[in-house]
Amino acid sequence: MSEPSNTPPETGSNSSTSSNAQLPDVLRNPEFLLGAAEPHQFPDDELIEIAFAGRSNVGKSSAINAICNRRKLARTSKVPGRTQQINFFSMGDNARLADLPGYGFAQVPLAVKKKWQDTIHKYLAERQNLRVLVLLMDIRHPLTDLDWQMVHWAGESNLPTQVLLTKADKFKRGKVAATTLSVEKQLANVAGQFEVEPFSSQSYLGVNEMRQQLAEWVAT
Ligand SMILES: Nc1nc2c(ncn2[C@@H]2O[C@H](COP(=O)(O)OP(=O)(O)O)[C@@H](O)[C@H]2O)c(=O)[nH]1
Ligand SMILES: [Mg+2]
Repeated sequence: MSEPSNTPPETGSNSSTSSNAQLPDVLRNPEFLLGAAEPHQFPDDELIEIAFAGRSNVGKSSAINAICNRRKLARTSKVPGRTQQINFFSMGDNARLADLPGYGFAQVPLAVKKKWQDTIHKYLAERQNLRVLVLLMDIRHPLTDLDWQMVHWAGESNLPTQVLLTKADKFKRGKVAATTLSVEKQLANVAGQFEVEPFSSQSYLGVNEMRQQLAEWVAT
């Protein structure tokens, strides 16, 4: 049986359920721009940015790769805690994706953890061109202490936040719905704008929805 051949060579075998027809223009040619450990290394703040954040090992790199339909745009690793800087990627000519360092990795010295937290907080609080935060949490244990910290920082900065409950393929449908509802309820009491959706870069649940969201967020 032959497959339609309008998919690019980078398409992984597990992405067959994700139709390229639904890949918006802004996600067609993402490119790594730079990694910044300090605010003075950030690119200019003329272009809209969408930031992705979450605990180390939550599935952030996998999510970025699935959404952009690329296998190795963001590095995925079974060894958590490798990304220690903010990585910037281009999204079309008018927007960027900012991949924030994963937090909460146990085997990192306290001083280093504090430095990452400080970098993340500064970025969220001060970045003028930041439009939306995509906050990833593992559906099996959402809203850890550090996730709450992110939620409160986002609220304080009036930053619209899309929560993605990752690895939703680990739960049956009923439990996915119940957990999503529970997280929604807990965030309803927090000042700020929060949307919650289940997500899986394995089953592609929520992937096309996120692509359309990203295209809408960066549309000027
Ligand atoms: N079951 C399942 N595993 C996932 C999913 N996304 C990522 N993983 C796994 O979780 C681990 C960490 O993923 P990675 O994307 O590197 O996480 P990051 O540290 O947040 O960037 C890897 O072993 C991935 O294969 C998912 O949607 N479902
Ligand atoms: Mg990663």
